[in-house]
Amino acid sequence: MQTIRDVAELRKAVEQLRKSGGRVALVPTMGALHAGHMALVAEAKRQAEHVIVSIFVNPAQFGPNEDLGSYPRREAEDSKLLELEGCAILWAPDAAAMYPQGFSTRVQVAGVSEGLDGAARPGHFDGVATVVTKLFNQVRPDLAIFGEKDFQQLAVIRRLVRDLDLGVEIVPVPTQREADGLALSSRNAYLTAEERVAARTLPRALGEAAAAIQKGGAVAEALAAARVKIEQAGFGQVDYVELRDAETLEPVDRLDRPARVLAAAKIGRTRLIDNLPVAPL
Ligand code: PAJ
Repeated sequence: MQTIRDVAELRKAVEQLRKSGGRVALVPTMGALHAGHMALVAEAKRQAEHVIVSIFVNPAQFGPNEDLGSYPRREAEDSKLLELEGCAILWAPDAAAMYPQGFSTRVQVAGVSEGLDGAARPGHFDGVATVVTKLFNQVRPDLAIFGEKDFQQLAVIRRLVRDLDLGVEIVPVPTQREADGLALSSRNAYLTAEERVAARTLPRALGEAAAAIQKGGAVAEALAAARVKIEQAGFGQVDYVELRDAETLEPVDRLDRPARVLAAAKIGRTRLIDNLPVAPL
């Protein structure tokens, strides 16, 4: 596996890969890789001959009071894992390579990036859309793999690819979870032992809401009950618990199409997000 930090070198290396034929898959990440990320890499391997993983902790998607400074950085360990999986290239630019002096362009996807995390984290999805556009232009992959864990991000990227004719196939991978249901996340490392136990209430409450809605229960009641459960478990701030259209993320008050129940809540210093599918029977 080659580790590359310069765009011109990356272009040459990808060109070399392309000469041997087959598809090129990109797995964009911010590193501190866990089994959730590795499920994306495994899917990339199933679907493409050449797998490129990017690691870039993107300053543009962190708010001023967020965890950019403390975000875990473990490139040496990450690199070993990716090498074992047979990845061709680790694309790991630094901030100056990604955002050179004078950088002035921003990609903004309206609609789907508003509300939910877009409301709780102003500018976050502009940062994501901008860096993903750059990553796609740098690597020019045939396909790119994203996790359903970040469901709104996945919807934003699908819209972005359609709107700007980026010509990259977007492949989703279901959320990978701990045995008690907690979605794997680099941010789980911030949880104290007590918070970690309480955190499992988030997926449980969503699961119960999804089941109630699926059975024909009133949407508002099911969401309100989930919110109470999450608060009672010790989450301090619940940003949202909502049912949304699975594609457009528009609010859904009656289950008449594929939907998603999504939540974000803070426990101690740590903000967790999760979501589950709900479809009409
Ligand atoms: P990061 O949080 O590192 O996540 C990288 C990819 O891994 C995303 O597609 C995310 O949805 C997926 N992922 C994380 N946890 C997962 C889990 N438990 N199960 C399945 N997939 C999971 O998301 C980002 O980085 C950034 O916003 C990025 C797209 C790289 C742009 O900077």
